[in-house]
Amino acid sequence: MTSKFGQGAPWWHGCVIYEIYIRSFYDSNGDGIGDLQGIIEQLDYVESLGVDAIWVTPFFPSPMKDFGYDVSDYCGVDSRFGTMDDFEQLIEAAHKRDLKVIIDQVWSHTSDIHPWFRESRSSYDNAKADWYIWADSNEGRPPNNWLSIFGGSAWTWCNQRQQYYLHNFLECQPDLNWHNPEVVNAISKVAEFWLDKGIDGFRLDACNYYMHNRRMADNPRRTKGMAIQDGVSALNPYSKYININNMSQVDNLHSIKRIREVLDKYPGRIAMGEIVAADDPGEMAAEYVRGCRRLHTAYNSSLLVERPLTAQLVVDALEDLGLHLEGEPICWTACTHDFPRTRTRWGPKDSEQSDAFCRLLSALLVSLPGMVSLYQGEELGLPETKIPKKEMQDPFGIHFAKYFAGRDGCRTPMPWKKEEDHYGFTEAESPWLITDPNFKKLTIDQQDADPNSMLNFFREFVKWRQQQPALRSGSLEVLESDRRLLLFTRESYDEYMLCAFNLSGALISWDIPEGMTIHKIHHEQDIVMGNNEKVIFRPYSFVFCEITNEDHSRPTLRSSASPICPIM
Ligand SMILES: [Ca+2]
Repeated sequence: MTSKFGQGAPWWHGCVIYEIYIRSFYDSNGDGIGDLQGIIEQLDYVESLGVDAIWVTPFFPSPMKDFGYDVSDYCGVDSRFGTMDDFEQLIEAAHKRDLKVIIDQVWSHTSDIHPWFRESRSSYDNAKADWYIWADSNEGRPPNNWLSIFGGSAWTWCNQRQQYYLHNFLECQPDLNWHNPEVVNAISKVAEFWLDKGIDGFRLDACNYYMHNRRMADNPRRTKGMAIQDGVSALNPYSKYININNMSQVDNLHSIKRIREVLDKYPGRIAMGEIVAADDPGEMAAEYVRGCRRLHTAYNSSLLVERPLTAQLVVDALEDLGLHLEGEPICWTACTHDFPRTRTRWGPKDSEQSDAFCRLLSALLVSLPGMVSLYQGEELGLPETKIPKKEMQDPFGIHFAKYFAGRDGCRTPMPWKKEEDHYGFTEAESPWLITDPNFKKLTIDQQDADPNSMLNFFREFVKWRQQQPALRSGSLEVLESDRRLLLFTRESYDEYMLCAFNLSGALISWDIPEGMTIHKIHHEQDIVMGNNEKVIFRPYSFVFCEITNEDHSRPTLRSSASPICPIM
């Protein structure tokens, strides 16, 4: 399997993935909910972004208590999203455009109306009695102190079976028992079903949650002053515990191998894991992709954080992975359907600077080594939507509404056309989730027509990046950086690129090292060159350039640190 950008490299090395949250992308039949035909109708738009692959969020039969992440039939299509025929059409249409199709698989848990769970809860001795995690009560209380990340105890009492069952997420999302080989076999068959349909990969939802500790020991309390997990709010009681027994078990790596064995029968198909709510997300993501018998890639929560985006945050994430990886591609993401939009979370208040920030962040993310997954709407610079309480849909958000915003704010429908109701997302009287009045100036039709828009910047930048061997597959070395200025080099056999980003609203001067010169500027936003001795970075500016010795030879522009990510 070769990449369209280089002979010999697998397609996923250095690829750019575009996450489509199906409910909010485009509604083709006027019921207010985005669907498979909606994606097909908008594939020209997706293709215009220059991405390599789409990741489509769950479209399987589901009672939609968690909007599709509660699956009741792993091998079907929910009628709200279309039919199996629509899905097959989507694969064909995407492949015609050289776009790979990655689908979400939610294997940590099922819906409580899944036939497997219905059978499992019916008695102690049915054929699927051990397919979920059941435990006796502890003198009238749950078996231990494990909490659900969505609020409350992770255990719910089942009258029918007179036992508790485990759910790391909602009560209606019972955890599958991955310690049971029959469950792993059943999941392997699900994987084969979709691989036979011609999909190119899986995004594995919450894959570090597959296994629990069978001893069922309590989770220890986090001590005062101890850092909390990335991706979890400090106001969520979940963050008060070190969640080491309900999830993230070492044994899980053996289950992952079973999944990989299935995938290896289908060359060129990949599994991308989601590593969340771990104390050491970088190290764990690296564990999940190490070698050639685990996952092909994983993304983690090191950039899915509320604290500000600083050079140090990026350097820490790079170093953390660099310490643990030996060339396996990691996937970067700063926003998904589960996390607030970057413009609001990290961007400055000033609107002009905020526009510059959105461009800078896109450029930075697609310049990091490995793969990148970009969430729909980030290419437009959309802000997070403020959702009035009566309009909230997300059960997690509703549970914690008093404390922090849920996930509805990043899930509002895509704004296609400025002048149409609901921005042309749907012809229904009302979409499943409100549209955002602040998107009025950011609609796709306006940005498409404006050569200076964020959207056109994104398209042009991604297409340029795809042609740069150093950015797609080169090694990375961080140079001196302070809190505000991030400098690193990307280097491949035939290309050497200095990438510099001012992550602040301040004016920063950077002295070009003595004896060196900027040979060629490939891309820049708002920098000023000072006599070839220094670069002045205006707020949220960046530059991609070649820096050489004065005789045009490749420089030894080395920091004291050794390279942290070898050539992949
Ligand atoms: Ca629809």
